[in-house]
Amino acid sequence: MLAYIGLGSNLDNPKAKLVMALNSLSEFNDIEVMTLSSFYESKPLLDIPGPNYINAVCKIETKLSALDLLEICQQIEDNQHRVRDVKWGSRTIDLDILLYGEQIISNDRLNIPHPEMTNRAFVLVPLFEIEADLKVPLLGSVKGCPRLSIIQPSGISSPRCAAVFTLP
Ligand code: ROI
Repeated sequence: MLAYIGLGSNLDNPKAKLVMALNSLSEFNDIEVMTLSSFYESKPLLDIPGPNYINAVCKIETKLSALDLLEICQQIEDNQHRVRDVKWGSRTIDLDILLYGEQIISNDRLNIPHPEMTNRAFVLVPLFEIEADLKVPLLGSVKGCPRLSIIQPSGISSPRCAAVFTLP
């Protein structure tokens, strides 16, 4: 199954946190990291006080079920000492399953597609970078999302992962 994972961090060297999480993902036999977006810097959503975030999106191939993949993402978060107390609070590392094939999953542990993904530039821009023609079940095409207009029409032409791009 092809799946897309959003990564974000805004504490203690966020770039290193993303790299550690990506390395952890690729160490699992059942996960192959296929493509990684550039790293993007943005202010916390809703102007909540705190350091800027670094975000990226990766595309993986996996034989794991969505729930097993969630377990692994949470294990990686826990290993990097993410504290799950304050909702919307700063976080050392956050791994969100954005898409799991074309499946629609809605239960008390998982909502896929991630319901907010098409509203968030820090998800849309890296996703568009690695998969410009992606269609998101229920939510439409990535290309058509109004939040993406911040980078259109010229698109992103810089090489992947060579730089951190700042999002408005
Ligand atoms: N804001 C930004 N810019 N990036 C994130 O990854 C992020 N993650 C979150 C909240 C607190 C919603 N804000 C964010 O969980």
